[in-house]
Parts: sequence; C-alpha cells; structure tokens
Amino acid sequence: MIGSLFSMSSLLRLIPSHRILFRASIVTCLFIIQIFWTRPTFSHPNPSSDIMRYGSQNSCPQSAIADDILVVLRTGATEALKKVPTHFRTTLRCVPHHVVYSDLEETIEGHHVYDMLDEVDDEIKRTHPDFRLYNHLKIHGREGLDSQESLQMGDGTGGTGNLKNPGWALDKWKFLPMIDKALQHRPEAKWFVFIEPDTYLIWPNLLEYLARFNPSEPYYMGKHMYIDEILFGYGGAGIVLSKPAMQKVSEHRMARLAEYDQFTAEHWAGDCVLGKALDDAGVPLFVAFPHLQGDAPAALDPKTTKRGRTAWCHPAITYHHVHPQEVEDLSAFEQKWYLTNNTLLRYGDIFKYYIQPQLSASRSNWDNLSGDEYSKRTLDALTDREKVNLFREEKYAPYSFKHCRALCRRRRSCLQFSYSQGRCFISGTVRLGYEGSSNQRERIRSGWMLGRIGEFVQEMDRTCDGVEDWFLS
Ligand SMILES: *[C@@H]1O[C@H](CO)[C@@H](O)[C@H](O)[C@H]1NC(C)=O
Ligand SMILES: CC(=O)N[C@H]1CO[C@H](CO)[C@@H](O)[C@@H]1O
Repeated sequence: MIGSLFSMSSLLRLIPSHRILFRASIVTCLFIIQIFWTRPTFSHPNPSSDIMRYGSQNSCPQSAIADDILVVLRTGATEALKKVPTHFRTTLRCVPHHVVYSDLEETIEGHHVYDMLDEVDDEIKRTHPDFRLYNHLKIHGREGLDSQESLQMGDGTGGTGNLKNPGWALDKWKFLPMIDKALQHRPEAKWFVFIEPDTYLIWPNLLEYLARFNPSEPYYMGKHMYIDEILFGYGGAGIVLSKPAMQKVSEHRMARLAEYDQFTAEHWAGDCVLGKALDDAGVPLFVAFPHLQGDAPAALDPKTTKRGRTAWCHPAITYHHVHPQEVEDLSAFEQKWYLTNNTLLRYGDIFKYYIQPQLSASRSNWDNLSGDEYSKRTLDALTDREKVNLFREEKYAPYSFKHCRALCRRRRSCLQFSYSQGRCFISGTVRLGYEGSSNQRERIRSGWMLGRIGEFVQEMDRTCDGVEDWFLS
C-alpha cells in the first residue's frame, strides 16, 4: 500500500526540499498512471496494487521515510521480560530502526537493551531514594530482583504511576537522558518516536502521518495533558520529536543540567519534565490528538471528543494501557486489515471490526466499565410499586442481572450494563471492558444493547462524510 500513500504524502509536505520535489514529480506521474490503472471506485490515496505489496504474509509497508525514523521503547527491568518480547514480534516487526532503553543493561531475545541512566549525576544516584532500585540492579543484576520483593512491585513505566513503585519512581529520570542517547544512537534519523511497553503503535499509520510534516522544523507531537500549568505530551500515548526539536532540548538542557536534575527530583512525571524542558527550549507541544491516544481499545469511549475532535473518523496511531495479549490480538487484526482493506485503519474501524464482534447480550465474569453509580441509587430510591412497574414483575425480587437489563432497556440512552452482588450499573457509552476479577463472591456479568449499538455505529459513521483523515494543525 504504502508506496503510493507516501507519494501522496510527499506531495502534501508542507515545505518540500528540492530532492523531495524531484521525487514528488516522479511519483506524481506514477500516481496519475496508477489512477488510470486502478478500479474506478478508487477513492483513497491507497490503491490496491500497493496493498498487495504490503499484503503478502509478513511483508511490511514500503515507505520512503521508514529509514528516517528511530522508534525508542522505554522500559524498566521490573517489567521488561514480561512486556518487551511481544513488541519484537508485533509493533516493532516492521520498524527498521528501533532501540530499547531501560534501567538495566541486558539482552532480551537477542536485542541489546541499554541502561539509560548511566550518565545521570553520580551524587544524585548515590543519594536520591529514587535510585535505590537502580543501585540494587547495578550490584546484583536481574537476579537481585527476586530477592527484593519490595523493589519490584508493579511495573516500570505507565501513566497510572504508583508513587510507591520503585520502577515508576526511577522512570521519570529517563526522559531527558533518553533524548541524548537516541540522538547519539541514530544521528541520521529525522524523527524520534518514544513509546512504552503498554503502547500499541500502528506503524503504517505513523508513516503515513509523519510523511505529511517537514522534519527540518522543530516538532514535539503528543497527546495533550496538563499537570499544574504545564502542557506536555502524555508518554503512554507516544511522543514524536523531529531532530531539530531533539537538538534544541538537548542543547538547552546541557547548559542547565543541575537545574533540570533538580526539577526532575521534585516532579513525579517524566513526560511532564520533558514537556517543560521542550517548552523552555522554545518547542511547544503540537497536539497530535486524536491520532495519539491515551486509552486502550477496550476502554476507549468511542464518542470521546477533545477540543471538538472525535476519534471515530480518524486513523489511529497509538493506544495506551494495552497488555501483551491485547498487543498480540491487535497486531493480528491490524495485519489482517491491511491484507484485505485498502483504506487506513481508523478508530471507527477498530471499533466495528475488532471491538463490536466481542460484544454480546450477556457475558459472565466480565466488567463492562459501566461506571454510572447513580443507577444503584436510582434502584434504591424506588418504591416497591415503582420497582414492580419498572421490571414488570409480580413481586420485586433482589436485584438481578435481569433487573439490570430491564433498567437499561427502559432508558433510551443506555447502551450497556453490568451486574454484580446486588449492584446494577448502566452506561450511555459503549466499552468492551475486561474480564472481571475472579476473587469476587459473585462474578460480574455484563451485557450490551446490541441493536442500539448497531444504530450508534451507523450514526457515528454518518459523521465521517467528507471528513479529512488527518488533523495537521
Ligand atoms: C477489512 O478488514 C476487516 C477486518 O479484517 C474485514 O472484516 C473486512 O471485511 C475488510 N473489508 C474489506 C472491504 O475487505
Ligand atoms: C457490575 C459492576 O461491578 N460493574 C462495574 C462496571 O465498571 C465500573 C467502572 O470500572 C465498576 O465500578 C463497576 O463495578
């Protein structure tokens, strides 16, 4: 596919260089030829002849800019073995240049993993409590983790950071050093893409997106987030920096190392520290939402809008909070998509072809993420007569899954519900959710109003008429 996708992309570059102009004129000719040779229904910059090239088993998208990108996977020793190997087989499979940065130097499935903290000030490493895990790993290596349970609770990265988690405490120190490490690792790269083990990256869509920007401009792309007054790119959604942005922030920090060490020590989120340094260096955040996402497909509200932008009609580049098994599943789905479809994979497609088939009228041991607590209060507040009317039953029995469904059915806006131990939750948004925790006495059971969801999908699809794929500003 992606060959001519990128021909289009080159044409659309904001400030094309001579080389690109030359290339663009050749590909324009090829593109025009292709238009006449492909089916008349061709409506997307993605002709089927190229899909074939992408599509043969295990092949990867062909793109002029793939070699210009370095993908950096940032991890920590406490989570790396559990989460990183999956990425070599899935999200990184087609990425020609990638590197894994951690807090322990080691080899994982034949890939060298670098210690990103080796150049942090020695005094800080010796004295700051955040480095307890790091120093322990330095002396005892990975084997030392087994003996130190207190050091390895939880994961090493991730947005829902637990401050008491030593892996998380250390993680924030990696963001600024990783800029210099990545620049040294691949100085010829024009784009640097930073992801985490819980990030799912759709590589063909990233290529297609970045081809639309001029990499000689300083770009700091991310999913917007605020802590206090600082606007920054949320780490779990992936952060994209052009080389000029990398150089600017690196030079700015080098001149004020102690100042940023101090700021890092006092702050709790590394992505925010990076955002602050970039802003100080004169590189503001470019909001790449909705293309970069902070939620997993199973948890994302398909109606989410931020700054008036709904994700549904737009191509997805990342998801976050995606567990290794879901990374595998999504990767299989993504490959299948590009084998058979000749349009870019969008959030709406992922909902319709990946999420929706997993919804059912009733699913046991399943937590639907219906969080509308008020429904329980609603039930409690009803008189016995109202309960009888509502549930159309002779006698009001203790709440049950059936009652919960009846309540959902009665409310036109309700799309899903879940029931557990006398508690009914209903929701006007539709999410797949996750398996329930099995330690509950009575397992959670969830249900979806499939007919209403079908109508909802049609309604959402109608909003896509005439909508551009990408937000470029
Ligand atoms: C696109 O891919 C999905 C998922 O693999 C598949 O269900 C659908 O039939 C494909 N559509 C076309 C037009 O090939
Ligand atoms: C029945 C039930 O437990 N439902 C759950 C649905 O999801 C919300 C939000 O995660 C939970 O609070 C509910 O407990």
